[in-house]
Amino acid sequence: MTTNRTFTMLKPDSVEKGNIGAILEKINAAGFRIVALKLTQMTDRDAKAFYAVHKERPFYGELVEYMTRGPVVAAILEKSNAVEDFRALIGATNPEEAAVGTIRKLFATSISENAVHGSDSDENAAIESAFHFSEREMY
Ligand code: 3AN
Repeated sequence: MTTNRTFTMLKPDSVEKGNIGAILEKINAAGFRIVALKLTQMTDRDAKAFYAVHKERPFYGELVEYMTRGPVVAAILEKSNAVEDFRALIGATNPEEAAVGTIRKLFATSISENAVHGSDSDENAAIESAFHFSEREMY
């Protein structure tokens, strides 16, 4: 089943580099409507829970440190085929492998600091959205 919503975070490196506006512009230009939006900083506990699926991976500690070192922009985005289309817009996890014109190709520096998050399934989009936003923050 395809829902119309996905969840994204502009990660700490994007915020630090002043790329919030440029990335949101790309997201809007690709036809996504912003349903919810906030600047927020994840605690160590938040990031560990958010990335629990990667707990056994060698980069887990580094990932948690990176995602908590500064604020992120969390957002819920709406569009037909949102999850898949947003994954296409951001490009491959490793920016070196990301297609030309994708957000990661344009704004990411490495596989560990890759500028943006995009949900990988409808189920995770719903879980991740609820992690950051209450119903009354969704418009
Ligand atoms: P994606 O963000 O493309 O869905 P995942 O879910 O495999 O990729 O990885 C989640 C996050 O973990 C990535 N966005 C990246 O920050 C980090 N990461 C993934 N693979 C590596 C790796 N090999 N080395 C370091 N960090 C990684």
